[in-house]
Amino acid sequence: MNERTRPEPGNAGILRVFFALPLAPELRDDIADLARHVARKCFGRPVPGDSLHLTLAFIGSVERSRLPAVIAAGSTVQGDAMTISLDRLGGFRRAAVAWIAPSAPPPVLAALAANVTRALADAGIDFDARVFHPHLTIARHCRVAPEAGPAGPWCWRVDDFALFESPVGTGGSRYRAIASWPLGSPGSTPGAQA
Ligand code: 2AM
Repeated sequence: MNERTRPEPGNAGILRVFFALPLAPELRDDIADLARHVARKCFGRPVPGDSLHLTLAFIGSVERSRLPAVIAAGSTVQGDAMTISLDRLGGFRRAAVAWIAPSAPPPVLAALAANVTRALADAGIDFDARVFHPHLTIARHCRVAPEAGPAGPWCWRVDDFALFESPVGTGGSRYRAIASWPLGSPGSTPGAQA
């Protein structure tokens, strides 16, 4: 798949990175509003609109010198574009976060996450091998558990996935895409652009 690489910031030797789906710009204002509302109710901190994402695979700390290998692994990943219906609010009590998630994730989403982790394993890159629970964290440091229940729904068209960096000094809640790749149309030739 074609890769779009962005210039790197700073020159710290260690980066904290993960693969994720960036929330579509047209949904950012709505979900950022929801994040502020939920964060207020939970006495937490909202995730800013431009940092909202759904994590596919969390890698964590890597040496900057390993970044080309991580990007190369991302370039081998095949996946289909999809539509995700964000329709459920909830939280992870221990992590003190609130999230919005699809109650019925499309099967291609789990397939994409599996393709990412397979590419990382093939490249010898460590990642967090926890079971995949697709969600977008909308508030952190929640002192009160968020009320679980239906929300939206918001229909999210996903056309690409990205490698994100969590820059040092942002309190771990502002993210920057380092590289991104388009997802294909279902049934298209592997590697072809949608
Ligand atoms: P979260 O949204 O549930 O907090 C960057 O930290 C992103 O990677 C976050 O979306 C976070 O999930 C996710 N993530 C997955 N596993 C993680 C881990 N072991 N440590 C930190 N973040 C993790």
